[in-house]
Amino acid sequence: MSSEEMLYAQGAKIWVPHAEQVWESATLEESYRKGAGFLKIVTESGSLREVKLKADGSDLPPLRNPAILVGQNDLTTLSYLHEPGVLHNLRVRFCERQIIYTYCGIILVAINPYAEMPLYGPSIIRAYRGHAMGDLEPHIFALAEEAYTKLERENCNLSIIVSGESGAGKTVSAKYAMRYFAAVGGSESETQVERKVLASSPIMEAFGNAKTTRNDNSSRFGKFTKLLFRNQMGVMYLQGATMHTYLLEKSRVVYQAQGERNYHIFYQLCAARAKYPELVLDHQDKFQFLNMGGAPDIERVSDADQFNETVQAMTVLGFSINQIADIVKILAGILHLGNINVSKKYNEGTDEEDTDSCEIFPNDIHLQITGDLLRVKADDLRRWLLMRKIESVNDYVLIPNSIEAAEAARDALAKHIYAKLFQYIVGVLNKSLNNGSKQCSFIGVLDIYGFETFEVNSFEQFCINYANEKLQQQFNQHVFKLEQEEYLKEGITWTMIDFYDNQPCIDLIESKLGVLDLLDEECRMPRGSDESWAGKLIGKCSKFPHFEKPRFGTTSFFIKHFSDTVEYDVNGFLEKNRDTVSKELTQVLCESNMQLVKQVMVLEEIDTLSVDSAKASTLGGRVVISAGRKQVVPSKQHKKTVGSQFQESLASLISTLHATTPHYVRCIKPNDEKIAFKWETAKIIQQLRACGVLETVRISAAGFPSRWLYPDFYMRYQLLAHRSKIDKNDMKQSCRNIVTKWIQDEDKYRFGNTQIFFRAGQVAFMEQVRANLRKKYITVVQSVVRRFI
Ligand code: AOV
Ligand code: MG
Repeated sequence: MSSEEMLYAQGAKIWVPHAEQVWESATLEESYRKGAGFLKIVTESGSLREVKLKADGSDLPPLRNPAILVGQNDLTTLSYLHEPGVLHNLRVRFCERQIIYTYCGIILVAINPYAEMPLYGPSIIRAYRGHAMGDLEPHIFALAEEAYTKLERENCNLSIIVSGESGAGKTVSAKYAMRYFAAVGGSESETQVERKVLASSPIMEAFGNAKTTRNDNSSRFGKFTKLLFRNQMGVMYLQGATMHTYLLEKSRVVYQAQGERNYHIFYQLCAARAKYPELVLDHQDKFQFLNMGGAPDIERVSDADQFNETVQAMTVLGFSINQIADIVKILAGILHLGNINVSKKYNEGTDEEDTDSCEIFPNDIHLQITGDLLRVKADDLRRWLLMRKIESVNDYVLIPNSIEAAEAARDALAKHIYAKLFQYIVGVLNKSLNNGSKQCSFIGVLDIYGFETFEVNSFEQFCINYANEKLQQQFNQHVFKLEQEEYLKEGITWTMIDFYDNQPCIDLIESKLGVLDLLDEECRMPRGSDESWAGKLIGKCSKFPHFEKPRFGTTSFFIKHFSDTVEYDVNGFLEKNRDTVSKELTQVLCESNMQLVKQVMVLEEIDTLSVDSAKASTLGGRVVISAGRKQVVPSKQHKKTVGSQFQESLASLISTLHATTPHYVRCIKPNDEKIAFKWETAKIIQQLRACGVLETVRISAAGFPSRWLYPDFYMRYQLLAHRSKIDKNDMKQSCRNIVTKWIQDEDKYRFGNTQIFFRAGQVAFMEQVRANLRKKYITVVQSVVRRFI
């Protein structure tokens, strides 16, 4: 009997494809016979069917895992490492047992419950302290504990990399990990540090998170927080932290898609406007920059309460009352700036519209308030909104702005101020968190924006998805490397050939004449446009397998990302990549009479790069104080494009991560409606495929996922060989004898130095042989016994 015939016997449980549930359980009505070309099955829903098969049986459907394995807390311990097996295991845990965490080898899979879980209190932190990962139920605290003990033991740098699509729970997971470190690494004398680390979250969320159609509290920036630890007689104490941020989505400040909001802080401020009469604020719906998405409120969230929390947290981080008062002035200034009314202009004495220019009335109330709040000259602001300066070598001309140009200049300025303010706040946080820490070991927690695809995807989604692509590669390489190392250690020769590498997609984005390069080139052209760029993309990039041109027109293109194919609308790419803001307008702000405005405006364009260096801790806090200077000129010339800056900062992030021991959390979003414990199979499968869980399973399955130490294998299977082939004093040889007797195909196993490695399914096969032999043995014994009574 072939091994297939033994496993696919009558009554065996298998998985068959299903239109909605993706997979359905079924039972074999008859035993499979090699060459039969079909299988008779009864599905779970009771229908009797015949499944057609190839004559050689190479497409036999996947077998179900033995019942005792279902609900396992580590997916890689399943005997059959295939998609339906993994999915079923997760579903049983999540839906039937309401367990959100499961391991998959070195990954922690976290499924968003969309419900408050009693899992994160101080007593649970204490329970996980000092326990190895396998001891207790899987948990984000267990992963954090593992990292923390490794830090104590080996003094090396570690990282916790959280990923998953938008709304999957990355930010929540990252916060709990930080809470754990703050709790276990806290010392009596420095309680302030932990409080600060925890308080940095609400501040960053107020300024950098917003409601999107995917997530009510979506991070619109990436964040890598390094928690710095000091070794004091073998115990690691949290000493400080540094935070590095990545590309804030600026466009949101002036534009929100339907159903979305601007950054939380604006709504919080409007809700608390009674406290600040000097800001002349109004209901949020009255502000152009806040009401575009038509979604002013977030369910179960009070912006007024949140505002108090933000201010409270800012106080913990050392912001003074005056500083906060100045910050809210800048925020209100941005809102009023957005309400400045740019109107049509008519040729003098006629009612004929002059479309090449426009008008802002000098007494425009919002213009006046903006001037007052930001302490700049309203006239100057008005002038440089209405016209622009074009410089040539030793001359310049003034050109009036059309309505569109004036509004674009206004919006660019608003985005610029906000981005600078964000950078300033990160700088203050860093100074306060850093706490004078010297070079210490660190645990880095990475929480970036998740992979996203909307109705319309623009430059922002492109950057976000590109970042996720890079992280996925880092992950693949790491898993691959670990696996290889294990084989090497055991002295096994084997090359892993078949693993998914997303380098080709990254090449499409990063290589010469790839997407970013062509974009930069187009940005340098005086007459460059989104459309002509798209034309060049289609011409030059079609050779990349991950690029797809649109079915018609030249206003979009497709990229086949590792998790999904996304259509990008080219509209706005050039402008967003150039990120230009009128020099004259920024100059007006640099001449403000408010110290903070000046200070914010002259912040250097940092993007980090040196995060790894010893200076890192002060980075972002490099505030150039302008006082005393005669004239402050913003350093805007010859700046890098947003895309190339982002590329560099990602490269630096990846090399930082490669220099740490990484731990991975994969967050899964179970449904799009945010309903508690609702499981949508198709959606979950797509994510498991995309985020590398199934890939990890596949890497395991492609290699030798089952491993047995010689003595363990000997104990369990010794009865499978003739007594003469078994020798307790030479277990290795005995094991060899057992394996070679039953498994003919030599590629199905390897004998390592301390372990035997098996391909997937082989252990299930050995179990079956063992069970059959025992059955036979028992029947023989029974018949002998019966004969005697
Ligand atoms: P994200 O960070 O992954 O999305 P969040 O961490 O903001 O997603 O999670 C979205 C929402 O899911 C949270 O606001 C909670 O309501 C809920 N949630 C997530 N994890 C848990 C948990 N462990 N327990 C209870 N509720 C949870 V984005 O930032 O959009 O990619 O850019
Ligand atoms: Mg987030």
